[in-house]
Amino acid sequence: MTEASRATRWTPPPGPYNAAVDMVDRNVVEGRGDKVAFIDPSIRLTYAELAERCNRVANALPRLGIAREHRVVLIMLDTIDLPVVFWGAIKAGVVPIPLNTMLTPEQWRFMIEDSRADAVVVSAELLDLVAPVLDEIGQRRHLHVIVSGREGGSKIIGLGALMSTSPTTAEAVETHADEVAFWLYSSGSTGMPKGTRHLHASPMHTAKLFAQGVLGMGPDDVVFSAAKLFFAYGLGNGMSFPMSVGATAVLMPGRPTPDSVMATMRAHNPTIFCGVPTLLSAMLAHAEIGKGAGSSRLRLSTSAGEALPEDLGNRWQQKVGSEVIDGIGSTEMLHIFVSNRPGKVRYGSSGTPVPGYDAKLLDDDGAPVPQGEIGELVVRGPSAAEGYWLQREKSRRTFRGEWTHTGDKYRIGKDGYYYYCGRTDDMFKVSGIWVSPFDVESALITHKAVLEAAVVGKEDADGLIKPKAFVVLKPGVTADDALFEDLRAHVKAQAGAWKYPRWIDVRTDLPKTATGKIQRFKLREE
Ligand code: 3UK
Repeated sequence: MTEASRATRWTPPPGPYNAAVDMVDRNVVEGRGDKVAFIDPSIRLTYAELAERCNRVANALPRLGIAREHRVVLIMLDTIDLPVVFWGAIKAGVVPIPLNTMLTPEQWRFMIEDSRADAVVVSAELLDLVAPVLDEIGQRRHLHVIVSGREGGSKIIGLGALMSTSPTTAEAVETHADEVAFWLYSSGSTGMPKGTRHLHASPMHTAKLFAQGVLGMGPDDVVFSAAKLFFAYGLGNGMSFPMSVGATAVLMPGRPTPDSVMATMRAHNPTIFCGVPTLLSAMLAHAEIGKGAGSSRLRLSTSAGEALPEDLGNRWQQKVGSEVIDGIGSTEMLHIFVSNRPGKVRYGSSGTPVPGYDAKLLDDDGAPVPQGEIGELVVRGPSAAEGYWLQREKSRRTFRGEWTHTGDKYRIGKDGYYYYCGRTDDMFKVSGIWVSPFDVESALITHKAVLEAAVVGKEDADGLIKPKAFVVLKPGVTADDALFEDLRAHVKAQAGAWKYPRWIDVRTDLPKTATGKIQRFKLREE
């Protein structure tokens, strides 16, 4: 099939449209009820079973008093309970918000409060970490706490018990294609994360345009996304994409290390594997990497979240024996809008606009840049979010009419391919997850030895960006390895495990503007 014939631009129906009906129930109606929808380490769930479980959740939430359009936060590992709760909520018109499971309790608190969630569904493994925040919020207002993977307790509802007392059939709430279905939080360079509101039609748009149109995903595919479902990238790859065609998704709740990922590849032989560059690089360094990266039928891999260096792409294809498709997506656009194409991959480039999306490069005044020059990537397409929750200024700056401003700098080569050239702000990605230099600096200066700190992204030997810190120490403090280790541990605990500085450079002062703002660009140029 040619790409043009596959690129199914899709128009949602004018009347009621509920994404859960399209993604879950349609598979049963079309005769795929006995097909396996999800495989996790403890269970295989068919589409018919998935539909039943989603119905139980759709019945249970209103029973708890959670009304249409109200929010439910999910702090969940990748097990079958995540799609069950996510689509069950959507079927009831309730708005699920999957959160990054690697955040700090303070960051979770902000998002639970900001979204005014009525309930939090949390995996048993994470409950101890989240519990203090949930207790504290629960003392001030009503908050249901639902636990997945273990029985409930005095103040905690067990998901299993909640579902077992709910009927297996449910009428979908008659939502609209343009109604908010779910949120995802997106972090920024300054200020708190932004609740990004996505519509019922958006998952199917991304599935048709990217998964079916570009990757050629079909019912016989088995998809394994090492990128977790709480990322927009993983949410598409490992959930809505396979569901859109009645394919099978493999879920891995644990941390994606080369060992755990390759063991999962060997166990389930996915045809499509989705990762981020840092993981692909770590897998290539593994002694056992070879054809299919452990899968006997791998046909494609995808990479996103941060730029895939050219050399890494080439080495992956050589070792693994099939292509890795680099494409750029964002939480704001829900999934990938500029991508390479199978059979026409150009490593070192993000590819070309996905049919159904338009892209352009603008200068600081909003005018198109001449061919070959660098400009901000601005994109238009049907899956753009409606806006940020309670952040009007930022919404207006990012979502301008039909066009979404990405904050990414790009250049279009003579070949017509798009080349990533960094950010318009100081943000960077580590393992595909945002790092705001400001967050790491704020963590560093709360350490007793640190007077001032500046953080920039620096390329490592593989061409991947990692945090580098410049610190000014307090008088009398000696800079030694013990101190550096302590600073790294401090950042991990205060800001997030992936944010710790891989390099620490001690200085007597930092470059600043007249108004005292740190000039990170000067440090980046060193
Ligand atoms: C950067 C890339 C170069 C870029 C995402 C696929 O990453 C995703 O969403 P986020 O909101 O971050 C968006 C930003 O990440 N980026 C992503 N992919 C690439 N830079 N090459 C790439 N291939 O700065 C972008 O603005 O976390 C990725 C699908 C859905 C997503 N949400």
